[in-house]
Amino acid sequence: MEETDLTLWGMGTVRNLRVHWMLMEMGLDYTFYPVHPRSGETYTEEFLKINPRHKVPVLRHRDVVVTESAAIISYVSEAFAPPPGIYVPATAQARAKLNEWCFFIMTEFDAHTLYVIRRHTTFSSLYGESPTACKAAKEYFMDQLQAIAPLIDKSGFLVGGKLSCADILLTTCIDWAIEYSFELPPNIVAYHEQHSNRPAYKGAFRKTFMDPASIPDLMRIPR
Ligand SMILES: N[C@@H](CCC(=O)N[C@@H](CS)C(=O)NCC(=O)O)C(=O)O
Repeated sequence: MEETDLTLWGMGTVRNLRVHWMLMEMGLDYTFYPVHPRSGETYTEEFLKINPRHKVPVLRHRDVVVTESAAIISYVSEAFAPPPGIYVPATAQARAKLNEWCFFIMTEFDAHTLYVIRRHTTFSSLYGESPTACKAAKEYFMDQLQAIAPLIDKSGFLVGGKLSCADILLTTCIDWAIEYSFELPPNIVAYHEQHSNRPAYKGAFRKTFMDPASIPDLMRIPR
């Protein structure tokens, strides 16, 4: 493992999984504070100094604090030397194509559709039930997924012929869709299987979804 000065706050959801996954793909050691969203820990005075928007994941690298899962994994892929299996674009044109995928996945899948469903099902006690919004969100998610399914080539990578931030974002959105029991196109199922079988994904999954009750108190941020 490379010697680093990296600290990650966040567990319990696929947005946090993304960051553990990228750090593990990159072979980077990091200090982990297992802060669970909606546990109250994102509202402690200590945590609000790190992210006033009370959200995880948050990554600190030396004096840089980065929030937003997509921004964090992009930063990690560029701040350290990538291993041969990780794609990092070298030109503005190549960066544009990677960004195109990342922004598409984060807006159309993560924010506009999957999270809308989360708000009005899992968190309906906070945001209210809305079957109409959920139905429309699911239909739009499936429409956009069908549109991109033919663009995934046989290599199983979205861009650059290797694993990139875009693959981490799409795979974790598919995790979410599987949780909702969506029926997925066969090549999307194969794509998800390919990536979720990577050792780094599996290691990240264990770390992200471990039982919070098993975390020693000293690992938690002071209240
Ligand atoms: N767009 C952000 C979303 C971050 C986010 O909403 N995180 C949730 C967990 S997935 C959270 O920390 N919720 C705690 C809260 O709302 O207080 C990202 O991708 O990182």
